[in-house]
Amino acid sequence: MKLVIAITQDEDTANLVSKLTEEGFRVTKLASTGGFLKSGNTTLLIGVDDDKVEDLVKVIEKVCRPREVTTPATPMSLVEDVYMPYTYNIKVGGATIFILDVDRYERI
Ligand code: 2BA
Repeated sequence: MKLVIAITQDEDTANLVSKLTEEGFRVTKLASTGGFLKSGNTTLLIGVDDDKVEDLVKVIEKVCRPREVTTPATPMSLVEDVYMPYTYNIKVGGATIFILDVDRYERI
């Protein structure tokens, strides 16, 4: 068995959780915060049999879309004695996925 940890964008979460549940996956949803953007994202914990991992990754790929996000304004550039707010666009991935081996799984 594997534990899949998927960090996803909040905008995709409702669709993804519905789709995963429909397809028979068991999901736990956690509210999380990205260290770089310091804005909310969603972490899903999904325990899955080894032979279902690729199906699971395909569902995540299908639902989660990469997006361009503007970073929060930071007063970084000093232009003629005035600190100008500085922002730039970055691409946030559809999902960041970690796949871990599970030693033991019990539902009591
Ligand atoms: P954040 O940390 O808020 O990062 C959002 C996006 O900012 C990242 O998208 C990436 O494009 C950029 N970014 C992050 N750290 C950076 C850095 N040190 N320098 C330059 N740009 C940086 P993604 O890579 O798609 O990551 C989306 C979210 O997934 C991250 O949100 C974080 O919550 C999580 N994540 C990504 N890689 C991770 C890792 N290796 N370990 C733990 N969490 C990770």
